Amino acid sequence: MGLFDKLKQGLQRTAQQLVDRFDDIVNQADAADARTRDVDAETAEALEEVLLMADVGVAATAQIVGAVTRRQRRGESLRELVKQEMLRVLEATTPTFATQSPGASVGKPHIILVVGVNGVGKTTTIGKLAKQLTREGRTTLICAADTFRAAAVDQLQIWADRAGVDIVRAREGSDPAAVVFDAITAGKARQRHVVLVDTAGRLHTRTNLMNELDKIRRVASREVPGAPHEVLLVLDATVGQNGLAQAREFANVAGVTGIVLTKLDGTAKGGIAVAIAHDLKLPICYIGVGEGVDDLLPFSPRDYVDAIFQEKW
Ligand SMILES: Nc1nc2c(ncn2[C@@H]2O[C@H](COP(=O)(O)OP(=O)(O)OP(=O)(O)O)[C@@H](O)[C@H]2O)c(=O)[nH]1
Ligand SMILES: [Mg+2]
Repeated sequence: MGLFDKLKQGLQRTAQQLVDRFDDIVNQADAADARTRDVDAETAEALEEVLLMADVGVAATAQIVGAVTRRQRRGESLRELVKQEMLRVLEATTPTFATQSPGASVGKPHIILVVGVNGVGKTTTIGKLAKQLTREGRTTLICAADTFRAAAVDQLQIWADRAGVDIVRAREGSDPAAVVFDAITAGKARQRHVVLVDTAGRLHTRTNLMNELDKIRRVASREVPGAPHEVLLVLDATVGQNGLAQAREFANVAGVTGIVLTKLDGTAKGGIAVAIAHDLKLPICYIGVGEGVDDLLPFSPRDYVDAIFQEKW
Protein backbone atom coordinates (compact mmCIF):
# COMPACT_ATOMS: atom_id res chain seq x y z
CA MET A 1 0.00 0.00 0.00
CA GLY A 2 1.28 3.48 -0.88
CA LEU A 3 1.91 6.07 1.81
CA PHE A 4 -1.02 8.24 0.77
CA ASP A 5 -3.38 5.26 0.83
CA LYS A 6 -2.15 4.42 4.28
CA LEU A 7 -2.75 8.00 5.35
CA LYS A 8 -6.25 8.01 3.89
CA GLN A 9 -7.06 4.79 5.64
CA GLY A 10 -5.67 6.10 8.92
CA LEU A 11 -7.65 9.33 8.71
CA GLN A 12 -10.84 7.69 7.55
CA ARG A 13 -12.86 8.43 10.66
CA THR A 14 -11.89 12.09 10.69
CA ALA A 15 -12.53 12.38 6.97
CA GLN A 16 -15.94 10.76 7.12
CA GLN A 17 -17.22 13.00 9.83
CA LEU A 18 -15.71 16.15 8.42
CA VAL A 19 -16.83 15.61 4.86
CA ASP A 20 -20.39 14.58 5.77
CA ARG A 21 -20.96 17.74 7.72
CA PHE A 22 -19.10 19.82 5.27
CA ASP A 23 -21.30 18.70 2.43
CA ASP A 24 -24.37 19.74 4.43
CA ILE A 25 -22.97 23.22 4.95
CA VAL A 26 -21.92 23.60 1.35
CA ASN A 27 -25.29 22.46 0.09
CA GLN A 28 -27.08 24.93 2.29
CA ALA A 29 -24.74 27.72 1.32
CA ASP A 30 -25.13 26.87 -2.36
CA ALA A 31 -28.87 26.86 -2.00
CA ALA A 32 -28.52 30.47 -0.89
CA ASP A 33 -26.53 31.15 -4.07
CA ALA A 34 -23.37 31.54 -2.04
CA ARG A 35 -21.07 31.38 -5.03
CA THR A 36 -21.47 35.05 -5.56
CA ARG A 37 -21.58 36.14 -1.95
CA ASP A 38 -19.43 36.29 1.13
CA VAL A 39 -19.73 33.53 3.66
CA ASP A 40 -22.79 34.47 5.70
CA ALA A 41 -23.04 34.35 9.48
CA GLU A 42 -24.99 31.12 9.48
CA THR A 43 -22.47 29.33 7.28
CA ALA A 44 -19.60 30.65 9.38
CA GLU A 45 -21.24 29.34 12.51
CA ALA A 46 -21.86 25.90 11.02
CA LEU A 47 -18.28 25.79 9.80
CA GLU A 48 -17.01 26.71 13.23
CA GLU A 49 -18.99 23.86 14.72
CA VAL A 50 -17.58 21.32 12.27
CA LEU A 51 -14.01 22.37 12.91
CA LEU A 52 -14.45 22.30 16.68
CA MET A 53 -15.96 18.81 16.41
CA ALA A 54 -12.85 17.68 14.55
CA ASP A 55 -10.75 19.10 17.42
CA VAL A 56 -9.16 21.91 15.43
CA GLY A 57 -9.36 23.92 18.66
CA VAL A 58 -10.84 27.30 19.48
CA ALA A 59 -7.98 29.54 18.40
CA ALA A 60 -7.18 27.82 15.09
CA THR A 61 -10.88 27.54 14.26
CA ALA A 62 -11.37 31.26 14.84
CA GLN A 63 -8.41 32.01 12.60
CA ILE A 64 -9.61 29.74 9.81
CA VAL A 65 -13.25 30.81 9.89
CA GLY A 66 -12.17 34.46 10.12
CA ALA A 67 -9.92 34.15 7.09
CA VAL A 68 -12.50 32.27 5.05
CA THR A 69 -15.16 34.81 5.93
CA ARG A 70 -12.94 37.71 4.92
CA ARG A 71 -12.07 36.21 1.57
CA GLN A 72 -14.46 36.80 -1.30
CA ARG A 73 -15.57 33.53 -2.81
CA ARG A 74 -14.55 34.29 -6.34
CA GLY A 75 -15.60 31.00 -7.76
CA GLU A 76 -13.65 29.16 -5.07
CA SER A 77 -15.62 26.64 -3.10
CA LEU A 78 -15.98 26.93 0.63
CA ARG A 79 -14.18 23.63 0.91
CA GLU A 80 -11.22 24.92 -1.09
CA LEU A 81 -10.94 28.04 1.08
CA VAL A 82 -11.03 26.04 4.31
CA LYS A 83 -8.43 23.64 2.96
CA GLN A 84 -6.16 26.52 2.03
CA GLU A 85 -6.44 28.09 5.47
CA MET A 86 -5.79 24.78 7.23
CA LEU A 87 -2.77 24.22 5.07
CA ARG A 88 -1.51 27.69 5.89
CA VAL A 89 -1.59 26.83 9.61
CA LEU A 90 0.06 23.43 9.12
CA GLU A 91 2.77 24.79 6.86
CA ALA A 92 3.78 27.50 9.32
CA THR A 93 6.07 24.96 10.97
CA THR A 94 8.48 22.78 9.03
CA PRO A 95 8.60 19.10 9.91
CA THR A 96 11.95 17.38 10.24
CA PHE A 97 12.43 13.68 9.69
CA ALA A 98 14.87 11.59 11.65
CA THR A 99 15.31 9.27 8.72
CA GLN A 100 16.24 12.10 6.39
CA SER A 101 18.59 14.05 8.62
CA PRO A 102 22.23 14.16 7.49
CA GLY A 103 24.25 11.09 8.39
CA ALA A 104 26.07 11.51 11.65
CA SER A 105 29.83 11.24 11.42
CA VAL A 106 31.69 8.27 12.83
CA GLY A 107 31.71 8.32 16.61
CA LYS A 108 29.06 11.03 16.78
CA PRO A 109 25.67 9.37 16.59
CA HIS A 110 22.52 11.39 16.19
CA ILE A 111 20.67 11.20 19.52
CA ILE A 112 16.88 11.18 19.41
CA LEU A 113 14.95 11.32 22.67
CA VAL A 114 11.33 10.17 22.69
CA VAL A 115 9.21 11.56 25.54
CA GLY A 116 5.58 11.88 26.61
CA VAL A 117 2.94 10.87 29.15
CA ASN A 118 2.02 7.24 29.84
CA GLY A 119 0.66 5.05 27.09
CA VAL A 120 0.75 7.55 24.22
CA GLY A 121 2.83 5.29 21.96
CA LYS A 122 6.49 6.13 22.64
CA THR A 123 7.81 2.58 22.55
CA THR A 124 5.77 1.67 19.48
CA THR A 125 6.98 4.80 17.71
CA ILE A 126 10.61 3.92 18.49
CA GLY A 127 10.09 0.49 16.94
CA LYS A 128 8.52 1.94 13.81
CA LEU A 129 11.22 4.59 13.54
CA ALA A 130 13.99 2.02 13.94
CA LYS A 131 12.52 0.06 11.07
CA GLN A 132 12.38 3.14 8.82
CA LEU A 133 15.92 4.16 9.69
CA THR A 134 17.16 0.68 8.95
CA ARG A 135 15.31 0.60 5.65
CA GLU A 136 17.02 3.85 4.69
CA GLY A 137 20.43 2.49 5.51
CA ARG A 138 20.97 4.31 8.78
CA THR A 139 22.38 2.09 11.47
CA THR A 140 20.45 2.36 14.68
CA LEU A 141 20.76 1.47 18.31
CA ILE A 142 17.86 1.58 20.74
CA CYS A 143 18.35 2.68 24.32
CA ALA A 144 15.91 1.37 26.91
CA ALA A 145 15.81 4.27 29.34
CA ASP A 146 12.41 3.28 30.69
CA THR A 147 13.77 1.59 33.76
CA PHE A 148 10.59 1.64 35.82
CA ARG A 149 9.22 -1.70 34.73
CA ALA A 150 10.89 -4.83 33.43
CA ALA A 151 7.97 -5.26 31.02
CA ALA A 152 8.86 -1.97 29.33
CA VAL A 153 12.30 -3.22 28.35
CA ASP A 154 10.91 -6.55 27.14
CA GLN A 155 8.35 -4.72 25.00
CA LEU A 156 11.11 -2.60 23.50
CA GLN A 157 13.21 -5.71 22.89
CA ILE A 158 10.38 -7.16 20.77
CA TRP A 159 10.32 -4.00 18.67
CA ALA A 160 14.10 -4.02 18.33
CA ASP A 161 13.94 -7.61 17.07
CA ARG A 162 11.20 -6.67 14.63
CA ALA A 163 13.29 -3.81 13.28
CA GLY A 164 16.48 -5.88 13.38
CA VAL A 165 18.45 -3.44 15.54
CA ASP A 166 20.23 -3.93 18.84
CA ILE A 167 19.29 -2.52 22.16
CA VAL A 168 21.15 -1.36 25.24
CA ARG A 169 19.23 -2.23 28.34
CA ALA A 170 19.83 -1.86 32.03
CA ARG A 171 18.58 -3.51 35.12
CA GLU A 172 15.14 -2.52 36.33
CA GLY A 173 15.30 0.45 38.65
CA SER A 174 18.68 1.76 37.55
CA ASP A 175 19.23 5.41 36.70
CA PRO A 176 17.87 6.17 33.21
CA ALA A 177 20.63 8.73 32.60
CA ALA A 178 23.21 6.00 33.24
CA VAL A 179 21.59 3.77 30.62
CA VAL A 180 21.64 6.66 28.18
CA PHE A 181 25.34 7.09 28.88
CA ASP A 182 25.94 3.38 28.23
CA ALA A 183 23.91 3.46 25.02
CA ILE A 184 25.74 6.49 23.66
CA THR A 185 29.08 4.87 24.48
CA ALA A 186 27.96 1.72 22.65
CA GLY A 187 26.59 3.78 19.76
CA LYS A 188 29.95 5.50 19.33
CA ALA A 189 31.93 2.26 19.60
CA ARG A 190 29.68 0.45 17.13
CA GLN A 191 29.62 3.49 14.82
CA ARG A 192 25.86 3.85 14.73
CA HIS A 193 24.21 6.73 12.91
CA VAL A 194 21.37 7.05 15.37
CA VAL A 195 20.62 6.26 19.01
CA LEU A 196 16.89 6.20 19.75
CA VAL A 197 16.15 6.71 23.44
CA ASP A 198 12.90 5.33 24.84
CA THR A 199 11.89 7.01 28.10
CA ALA A 200 9.33 6.10 30.72
CA GLY A 201 5.91 7.68 30.46
CA ARG A 202 5.58 10.59 32.84
CA LEU A 203 3.04 13.19 33.74
CA HIS A 204 4.17 16.70 32.97
CA THR A 205 3.12 17.69 36.51
CA ARG A 206 5.66 15.40 38.21
CA THR A 207 8.62 17.65 38.79
CA ASN A 208 11.08 14.93 39.81
CA LEU A 209 10.37 12.93 36.67
CA MET A 210 10.66 16.00 34.49
CA ASN A 211 14.00 16.76 36.14
CA GLU A 212 15.08 13.25 35.21
CA LEU A 213 14.55 14.14 31.54
CA ASP A 214 16.71 17.16 32.06
CA LYS A 215 19.46 14.93 33.45
CA ILE A 216 19.22 12.64 30.42
CA ARG A 217 19.59 15.68 28.19
CA ARG A 218 22.65 16.85 30.08
CA VAL A 219 24.33 13.45 29.86
CA ALA A 220 23.63 13.28 26.13
CA SER A 221 24.99 16.76 25.46
CA ARG A 222 28.16 15.96 27.38
CA GLU A 223 28.78 12.82 25.33
CA VAL A 224 27.96 14.11 21.84
CA PRO A 225 28.13 17.79 20.85
CA GLY A 226 24.68 19.14 19.99
CA ALA A 227 22.85 16.19 21.53
CA PRO A 228 20.03 15.49 21.90
CA HIS A 229 19.58 16.36 18.24
CA GLU A 230 15.86 15.75 18.40
CA VAL A 231 13.43 15.55 21.29
CA LEU A 232 10.23 14.04 19.95
CA LEU A 233 7.13 14.49 22.08
CA VAL A 234 4.57 11.78 21.43
CA LEU A 235 0.93 12.89 21.67
CA ASP A 236 -2.07 10.59 21.52
CA ALA A 237 -4.58 12.05 19.06
CA THR A 238 -7.50 10.44 20.88
CA VAL A 239 -6.76 12.55 23.98
CA GLY A 240 -7.65 15.70 22.08
CA GLN A 241 -7.22 19.18 23.49
CA ASN A 242 -5.88 17.95 26.86
CA GLY A 243 -2.80 16.82 25.00
CA LEU A 244 -1.99 20.44 24.25
CA ALA A 245 -1.61 21.30 27.93
CA GLN A 246 0.77 18.35 28.36
CA ALA A 247 2.69 19.43 25.33
CA ARG A 248 3.24 22.94 26.61
CA GLU A 249 4.77 21.66 29.84
CA PHE A 250 7.00 19.19 28.04
CA ALA A 251 8.05 21.83 25.56
CA ASN A 252 9.11 24.12 28.38
CA VAL A 253 11.07 21.56 30.35
CA ALA A 254 12.30 18.98 27.87
CA GLY A 255 13.27 21.18 24.93
CA VAL A 256 10.89 19.43 22.55
CA THR A 257 11.86 19.87 18.88
CA GLY A 258 8.95 18.07 17.24
CA ILE A 259 5.72 16.14 17.70
CA VAL A 260 4.73 12.59 16.85
CA LEU A 261 0.95 12.36 16.72
CA THR A 262 -0.22 8.78 17.27
CA LYS A 263 -3.46 6.78 17.11
CA LEU A 264 -5.03 8.91 14.38
CA ASP A 265 -6.62 5.72 13.11
CA GLY A 266 -8.68 5.51 16.30
CA THR A 267 -10.30 8.93 16.24
CA ALA A 268 -12.48 11.31 14.26
CA LYS A 269 -10.58 14.18 15.83
CA GLY A 270 -7.71 14.40 13.38
CA GLY A 271 -8.14 18.18 13.32
CA ILE A 272 -5.97 18.15 16.45
CA ALA A 273 -2.96 18.38 14.11
CA VAL A 274 -4.08 21.87 13.14
CA ALA A 275 -4.52 22.86 16.79
CA ILE A 276 -1.03 21.58 17.58
CA ALA A 277 0.60 23.50 14.75
CA HIS A 278 -1.37 26.64 15.60
CA ASP A 279 -1.07 26.66 19.39
CA LEU A 280 2.32 25.06 19.98
CA LYS A 281 4.23 26.32 16.95
CA LEU A 282 6.02 22.97 16.96
CA PRO A 283 6.40 20.88 13.82
CA ILE A 284 4.53 17.60 13.58
CA CYS A 285 7.21 15.23 12.30
CA TYR A 286 5.48 11.86 12.16
CA ILE A 287 1.99 10.48 12.54
CA GLY A 288 0.95 7.05 13.77
CA VAL A 289 -1.90 5.39 11.92
CA GLY A 290 -1.89 1.89 13.38
CA GLU A 291 -0.16 -0.61 15.63
CA GLY A 292 2.01 -2.23 12.96
CA VAL A 293 5.69 -1.58 12.33
CA ASP A 294 4.95 0.22 9.05
CA ASP A 295 2.20 2.43 10.48
CA LEU A 296 4.30 5.54 10.99
CA LEU A 297 4.24 8.20 8.28
CA PRO A 298 6.34 11.31 7.78
CA PHE A 299 3.96 14.24 8.18
CA SER A 300 3.06 16.10 5.00
CA PRO A 301 0.69 19.06 5.55
CA ARG A 302 -0.68 18.90 2.00
CA ASP A 303 -1.32 15.15 2.04
CA TYR A 304 -2.88 15.46 5.46
CA VAL A 305 -5.33 18.12 4.36
CA ASP A 306 -6.11 16.21 1.15
CA ALA A 307 -6.76 13.07 3.17
CA ILE A 308 -9.11 14.65 5.68
CA PHE A 309 -11.05 16.31 2.87
CA GLN A 310 -11.17 13.04 0.99
CA GLU A 311 -9.44 14.49 -2.06
CA LYS A 312 -7.78 12.11 -4.49
CA TRP A 313 -9.85 9.20 -3.12
N1 LIG B 1 -4.19 2.28 16.82
C1 LIG B 1 -2.98 2.71 17.17
N2 LIG B 1 -2.44 2.27 18.30
C2 LIG B 1 -1.21 2.72 18.64
C3 LIG B 1 -0.51 3.63 17.84
N3 LIG B 1 0.68 3.88 18.45
C4 LIG B 1 0.69 3.14 19.58
N4 LIG B 1 -0.45 2.44 19.71
C5 LIG B 1 -0.85 1.53 20.80
O1 LIG B 1 -0.88 2.24 22.02
C6 LIG B 1 -0.55 1.38 23.10
C7 LIG B 1 0.56 2.00 23.94
O2 LIG B 1 1.73 2.05 23.16
P1 LIG B 1 3.19 2.13 23.80
O3 LIG B 1 4.13 2.28 22.67
O4 LIG B 1 3.41 1.04 24.75
O5 LIG B 1 3.08 3.49 24.60
P2 LIG B 1 4.18 4.16 25.55
O6 LIG B 1 4.05 5.62 25.40
O7 LIG B 1 5.50 3.57 25.31
O8 LIG B 1 3.62 3.70 26.99
P3 LIG B 1 4.40 3.81 28.39
O9 LIG B 1 5.80 3.34 28.16
O10 LIG B 1 3.63 2.91 29.28
O11 LIG B 1 4.33 5.22 28.82
C8 LIG B 1 -0.16 0.05 22.48
O12 LIG B 1 -1.25 -0.81 22.57
C9 LIG B 1 0.12 0.41 21.02
O13 LIG B 1 -0.12 -0.66 20.14
C10 LIG B 1 -1.12 4.10 16.62
O14 LIG B 1 -0.60 4.92 15.86
N5 LIG B 1 -2.36 3.60 16.35
MG1 LIG C 1 6.88 2.67 26.58
